[in-house]
Amino acid sequence: MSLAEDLQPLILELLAKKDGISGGKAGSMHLSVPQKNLMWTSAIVGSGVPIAMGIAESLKRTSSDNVVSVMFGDGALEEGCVLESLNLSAVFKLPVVFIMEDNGLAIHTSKSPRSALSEYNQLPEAYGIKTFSGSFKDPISLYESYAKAYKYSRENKLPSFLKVECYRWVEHVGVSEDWHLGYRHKEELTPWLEVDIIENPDLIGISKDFCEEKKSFYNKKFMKMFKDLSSSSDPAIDSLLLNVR
Ligand SMILES: Cc1ncc(C[n+]2csc(CCOP(=O)(O)OP(=O)(O)O)c2C)c(N)n1
Ligand SMILES: [Mg+2]
Repeated sequence: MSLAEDLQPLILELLAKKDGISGGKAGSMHLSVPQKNLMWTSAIVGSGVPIAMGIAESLKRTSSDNVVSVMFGDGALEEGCVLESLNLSAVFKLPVVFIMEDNGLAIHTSKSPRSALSEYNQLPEAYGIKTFSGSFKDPISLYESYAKAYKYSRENKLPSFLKVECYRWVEHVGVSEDWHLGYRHKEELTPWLEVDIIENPDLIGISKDFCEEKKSFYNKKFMKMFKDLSSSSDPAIDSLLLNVR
């Protein structure tokens, strides 16, 4: 949303409407803003990674200075296509930053029953890919780590890998808490609450009042947009095969 100048086509897309950014065919699962170079999102775990390789190869062939950044979760590191992409990016020397959000979970499964890696950065390192680390606990240093990875990939025309430590506050899909499921413990959240900049904006020199004011302004604005746009037209039946490739 921060990439879009006009939020209306994005919201229409979330509502699967005719005038959505992808004609209502992408919905929330494949939201993209191609005009701003946000090319692809998908709920198929890891599937954006090989697509990012294709985009990076195209940048290389056109001698572009641009770099592809591709984001995925730690669960995606167990997908074959992600391992193949890591290998290929190093062999083909592709300008790509792999950004892995490591919350230690794939839905409800913690790391040890599903991964033999003791440290995720070992994997890209085995392919000779330069690695960086950051954490949502320190957003400014996370930004700096990303900037370093991006600069490295841009200057050297090589892949880099950024591991980002984070935590899932609520259930895997949805907005509710899920502590009752018992796959993790509520105490794990405490250190993340302490460093949360929405709860404690003074950590980055912003007042709580300013934050509350913005939150309320945008809440009202989005609720109104969703309400107003929900009655706009659905895609016509004869557009079934448009915006699907
Ligand atoms: C190819 C594929 N396999 C399985 C699933 C079901 N699935 C959805 S999310 C997920 C876990 C992915 O782990 P991660 O990317 O770390 O996401 P997190 O659970 O941390 O949000 C799985 C297995 C899927 N969407 N796609
Ligand atoms: Mg995860």
